[in-house]
Amino acid sequence: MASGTALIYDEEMTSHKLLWKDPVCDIEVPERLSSSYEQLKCYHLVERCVCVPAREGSEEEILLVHSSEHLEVAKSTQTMNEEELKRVSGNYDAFFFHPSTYRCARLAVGASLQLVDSVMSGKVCNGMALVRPPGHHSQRNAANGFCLFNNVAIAAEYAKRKYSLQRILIVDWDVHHGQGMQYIFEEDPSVLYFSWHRYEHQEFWPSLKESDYDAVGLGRGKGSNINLPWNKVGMGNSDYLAAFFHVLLPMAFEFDPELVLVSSGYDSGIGDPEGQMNATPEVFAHLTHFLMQLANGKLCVILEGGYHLKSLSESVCMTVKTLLGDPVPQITGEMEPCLSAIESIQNVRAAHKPYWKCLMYEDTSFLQNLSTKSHLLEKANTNPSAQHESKMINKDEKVKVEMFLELHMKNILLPVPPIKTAATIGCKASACLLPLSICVVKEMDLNEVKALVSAFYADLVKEYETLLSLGSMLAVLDKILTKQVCNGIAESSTASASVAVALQHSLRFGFQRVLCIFVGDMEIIPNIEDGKILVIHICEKQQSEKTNSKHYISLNWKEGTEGNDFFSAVFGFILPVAYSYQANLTVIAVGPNRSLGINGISLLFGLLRGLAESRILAMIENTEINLMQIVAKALAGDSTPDFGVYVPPTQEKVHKLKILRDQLQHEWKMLQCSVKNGISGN
Ligand code: Q9C
Ligand code: ZN
Repeated sequence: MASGTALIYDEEMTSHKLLWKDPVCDIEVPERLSSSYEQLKCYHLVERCVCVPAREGSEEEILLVHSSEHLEVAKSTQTMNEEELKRVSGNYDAFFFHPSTYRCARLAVGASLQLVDSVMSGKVCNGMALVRPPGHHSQRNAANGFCLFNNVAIAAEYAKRKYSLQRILIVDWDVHHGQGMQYIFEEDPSVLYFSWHRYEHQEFWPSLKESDYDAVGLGRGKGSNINLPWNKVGMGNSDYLAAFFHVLLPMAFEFDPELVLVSSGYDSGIGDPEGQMNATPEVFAHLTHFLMQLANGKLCVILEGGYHLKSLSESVCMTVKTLLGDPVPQITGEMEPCLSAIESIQNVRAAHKPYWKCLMYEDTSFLQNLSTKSHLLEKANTNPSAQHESKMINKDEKVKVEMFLELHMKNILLPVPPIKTAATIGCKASACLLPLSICVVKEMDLNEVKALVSAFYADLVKEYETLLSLGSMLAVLDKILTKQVCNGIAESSTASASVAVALQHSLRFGFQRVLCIFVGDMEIIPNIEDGKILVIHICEKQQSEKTNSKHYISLNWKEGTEGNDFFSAVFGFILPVAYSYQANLTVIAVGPNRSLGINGISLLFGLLRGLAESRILAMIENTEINLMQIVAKALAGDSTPDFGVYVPPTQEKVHKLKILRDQLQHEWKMLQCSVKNGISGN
């Protein structure tokens, strides 16, 4: 598998600038690019990337998407004087020309194509291109919304042809609707386009009917255009995550792209004067991490908007850091999507139900304006930097967010453990980890184990084999708890005994919330009384007398035989519960009689690395050598695990998940994806 992250930046793209007064365009400044790059240097991220030079996109490449008339107009502006430039600019909605604009726009196209080539050729695994002017509003025959050529659309067409790709996913997390992108691909089933955007019931620019959730694509492209309109400002981290869990990710994994492109606007981040949203920089690490699980990790992130320089550059850094494989910082804020976000999510799910197998058995139905237009001016979430003052002039608001972010980044960017993965010498996973950055630790002394364990599980210390397993697990766990390593793997003769001890030991060490996902038969049910542990037990049948509660959830699931049908359980249930809980450590254990195949288990590991700052203890029953090696490689970041072919869930399974969701969504609020069942007042 390819490794490494490409970074493409060319200072020349800062020469495109506004020469006259225009309050609409004056936010699209050269410093957007230079300050993002400076911040990347500041975090020492540039030196960790493979720096790839930009190039000019050729005329032929631009014509993959644009008309020759459009190209000729753009070309003709190179030699114009200010007055002429102003006149041509006036022909478009929100665009300005500078004599260097054409050259910069060609570099922006070429930089995007260089990124596609670097990833598709296997030179790197993923990467980011910092470009100006942006692209996603630009249309076949028109500049629009600061965009001249549609960089990402050209990149998709180029990738389709040069590498004969049949499925490309474009994720547009910019706060504006990339209507240009929609027009270009709406009849094309080979490009799945997802965009969320500030909409406010069509009040917000570009104020188009076709930006609403019912624009699903045309002709053969029906179902391949996903619009998620935000009808309120103030959307935050949990709204964005809910959109990924309940809309984008199920469809993206069913689509199974060969390449993922991101129209990466950061005007959807906190402090942005255009977006007016509340999402903090670390949310982009999570979004990036999710998308890295698709297309074997082939991910190209291409800059679009973002107008609060500090918010923009911190968010760019979070994205690049995640592409490089650093642990994902813990998400902050209350984990509950707002009513308006849930309404939008429900509507887009209903609109797409006819086109996606993952939605086939979901009982989605449309909902009209519960939190109606009359509340338009109400914010969905309060800005964390402005919680105590409601009225502020723009400039104060900007400085306030700057100060908030300065402190916020210090709080969330904790030191990265020097080593990724720990295992003990005896552990069968060690063999395949040896060439990697693994820390081989010595088993804990058995007398020490006895002393530790007899305090809470006296019975366990009688069996010699169990004692050995505990000694090996505790050695690995201690490395994780003391943050010398990020994750670790241990084998056990009785996984449930090791898990029970691991959970108690972590709490005694001072961890406040531990998430345990247990796959297979569990002989010892850990004590979850005080809420410091959350167990999700995945097994074929309800095993124990123990009934579901907030902190012990039994998910009866037997993986189908034809492929991986576990996606719906992971996106629709496990991730929402896990993100609601916000654990500081995740324990994933595989015991005897597991009801999930290797693909399903790989999916769990891939996605749960986004939680608890990527701290994971893997505990595998010692008979599972093959599984142990796959998990070990995944933890060390050596390979993107293979999740197997997508198989839709049966009606029975969808029903099972619905019952669990109805039971638990009042406790674990990220589960909410519709406003029925008394969540709203209506
Ligand atoms: N009254 C990008 O973020 N606003 N473009 C126009 C007209 C234009 C944003 C307002 C915003 C364009 C790439
Ligand atoms: Zn934008």
